[in-house]
Amino acid sequence: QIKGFVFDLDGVITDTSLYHTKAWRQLAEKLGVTWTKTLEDGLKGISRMDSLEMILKAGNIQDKYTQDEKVALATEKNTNYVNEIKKMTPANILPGIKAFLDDLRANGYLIALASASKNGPTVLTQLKLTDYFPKVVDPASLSKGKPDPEIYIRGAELLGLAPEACVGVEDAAAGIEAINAANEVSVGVGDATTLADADVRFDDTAQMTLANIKAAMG
Ligand code: B16
Ligand code: MG
Repeated sequence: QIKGFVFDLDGVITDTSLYHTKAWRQLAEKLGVTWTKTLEDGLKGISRMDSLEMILKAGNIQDKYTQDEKVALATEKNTNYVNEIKKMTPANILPGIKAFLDDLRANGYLIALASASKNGPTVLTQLKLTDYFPKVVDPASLSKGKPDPEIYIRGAELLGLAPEACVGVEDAAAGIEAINAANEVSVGVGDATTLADADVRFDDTAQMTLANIKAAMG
């Protein structure tokens, strides 16, 4: 029996990917790395340093920088990103998400956040959703990022639940992989091909209601 929901942030609660993309693209082009859609999609759900490595590899310049220089590059991107998210308001919550969270809360489900983003709490504050997420996994405490199941296992732990009693909600392939490996029920929101491994999938957040999830789970 499902007792809790563990949520990804970017692409599920709100669309910070636009801002991540803008900031990474700016850095990539400055470093002479050609920006492609494949690169852009590959960065979703991946940690900050892993994202930087992916960009440097795409330009075959991964050996050009020392570790300190890489940290400085990632910090530069983050400064630009934080400037963007400070402009976010509750209007940036994706369609249906507020109602979905209210429905979960009214029905006694426990809720946690499992975002790879160290800026997750800042984004929740901007969206005025902090109260809905009493439990937030600290991504800095993890040894491995998505697709490793660690972040989703930790989410269930924070709720005091077995993974089998949790639903994980994701928009990225790496995230669905993480949820499945954690033995939680995976709910994907987005493209059918990308999210082929999700137990339940919706085209967009507006369709992701508690009733629809229950119906799909049978
Ligand atoms: P930060 P999620 C992820 O958030 C993003 O999808 C990914 O693009 C980003 O690099 C990662 O957070 C780290 O974010 O640099 O803010 O710590 O999808 O796991 O909510
Ligand atoms: Mg995401």
